[in-house]
Amino acid sequence: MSIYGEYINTMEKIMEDLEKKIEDNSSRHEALHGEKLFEHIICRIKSDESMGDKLALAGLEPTAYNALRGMHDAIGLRIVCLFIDDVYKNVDLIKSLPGCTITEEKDYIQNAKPNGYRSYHMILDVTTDDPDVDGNVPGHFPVEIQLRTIAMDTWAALEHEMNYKKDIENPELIQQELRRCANELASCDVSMQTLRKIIRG
Ligand code: 0O2
Repeated sequence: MSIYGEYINTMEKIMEDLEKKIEDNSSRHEALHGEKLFEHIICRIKSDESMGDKLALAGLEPTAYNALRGMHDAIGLRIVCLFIDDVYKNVDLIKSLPGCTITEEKDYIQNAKPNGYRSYHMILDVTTDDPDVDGNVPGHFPVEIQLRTIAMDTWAALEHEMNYKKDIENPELIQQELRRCANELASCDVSMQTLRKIIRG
């Protein structure tokens, strides 16, 4: 039995609905402007193991209630874009989606984490016809959306991998190099953005 119990089907439905709405937004934008709004989307329900570990770290029991009220990333979407501007266009479109209220936003693109991490994070409160863990109908479920460029995504994947490795030699040097790469990639993202504007006149 999943940690999310009877709510797993609703969670999958919410995730698929949101993905479709975001893809539809991009298709409309493409029809009007001739370009995609993102490169790809990755959707996932956080695995039982990963959610169980996260709850244990927070001192919470592995229950559906704690997973959906104590945490807000059981349902997650990651939107990977070509250019920084596209990240913010997607953010604006997500804010206008019906049935979704933004409860939290963190702009780690404007304010990068000290380790160099860059991404735009949003927590949505999604309303659904199904009941939620509080027994409310319509129900409310949290969804985390991360938006970033391909360069930011590549960096985050490498940094994430490093955090799982226990036997790295000289981790301080690697962290320092990762910070340097993050700054160089950020600078390239801005240059590419500027070049796109110039090319388009
Ligand atoms: P996973 O395995 O990727 O899901 P939260 O962690 O959500 O309870 P917090 O700290 O307010 O609370 O969240 P924040 O800062 O918005 O970060 C949430 C998620 O963003 C993380 O989820 C990561 O996916 C990603 N993230 C944040 N900081 C970093 C970072 O420095 N490096 C990398 N690679 N990813 C980061 P999880 O659950 O930690 O991990």
